[in-house]
Amino acid sequence: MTTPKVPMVIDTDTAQDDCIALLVGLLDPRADLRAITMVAGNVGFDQQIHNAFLTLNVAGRLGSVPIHLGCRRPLVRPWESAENVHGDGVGGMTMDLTGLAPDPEHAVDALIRLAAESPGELTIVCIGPLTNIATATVKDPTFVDNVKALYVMGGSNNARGNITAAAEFNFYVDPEAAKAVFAAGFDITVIPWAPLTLDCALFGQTQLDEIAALNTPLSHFFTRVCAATLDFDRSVGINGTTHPDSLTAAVLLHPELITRTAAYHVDVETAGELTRGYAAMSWGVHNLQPNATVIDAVDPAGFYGYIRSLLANKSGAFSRSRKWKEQERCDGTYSEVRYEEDRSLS
Ligand SMILES: [Ca+2]
Repeated sequence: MTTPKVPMVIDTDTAQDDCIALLVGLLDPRADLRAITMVAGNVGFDQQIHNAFLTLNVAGRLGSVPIHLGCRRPLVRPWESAENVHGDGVGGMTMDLTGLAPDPEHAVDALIRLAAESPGELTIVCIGPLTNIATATVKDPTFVDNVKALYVMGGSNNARGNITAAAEFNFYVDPEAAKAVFAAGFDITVIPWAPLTLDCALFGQTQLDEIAALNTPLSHFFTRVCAATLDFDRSVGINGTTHPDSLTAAVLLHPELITRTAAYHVDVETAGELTRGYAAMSWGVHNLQPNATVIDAVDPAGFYGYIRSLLANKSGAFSRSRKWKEQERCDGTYSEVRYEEDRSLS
């Protein structure tokens, strides 16, 4: 008996682990990835578009999944980036985008249409600020009911933030959107930054060495994409690379990775002086009605093994890809490494 595929869209601010989450959606046989929707977040919007095309290319899926461009800034606040963490989000790799274009349909309209085409079937993997999702709920009152579920990477569960002491980046950047989404009535599963990501989705040096040793185009891509963030993480005392976005996509497709969840009431701070974007996750003792399932623990070895096996896979990678290149810094100068199309891998 074949397992049914999971209809899904990934709503992303494509940089670093967003790229790995896209690989999950593009390469896992369980995924039926119907679109990629772009939202303002990690790095410059046009850079995020480039990074998404680059990831499609590495997966050998250029042209098979549309990229829809969404909201270019948060609902009411100026955009703030995480470029200090991610750099350009892909470790300096570049690709010629000549002849490639995003789908002309706006991401918000695409989300509304895709949900309406399959009422109750589509899950949206939300791994950036929630601006597109909030806007879709305002534009189409039937959107909430048409969507099966949201898997939201955001907030921390009574634990540290990452952009401030109190807040995780996605909720911090557009707290009004996050607050609106949790009040809208969706079936929401939350993948928090802390403690979950730090406890269960952190790859240390031994694991990073194992991935590099796979020596596949995908493992090479992973190593390069994660390098900038690894440097930042180490500078703030996190000894490895963090993978909240790919974890979000992985647990949707493989719920057996989840080892503990609980029902919470989740709300997001929009007015605090020091706590902008703080996720107030109430665990059932404050007379608040639960509005989300929060994942408290996953199987760390199972998740790592899943990502490693995904990156070990040679089938698909570069089967229909165009040339891409990366620049290596050597003694202060740049030399270019060019990857040619290699049909032997397909
Ligand atoms: Ca993200």
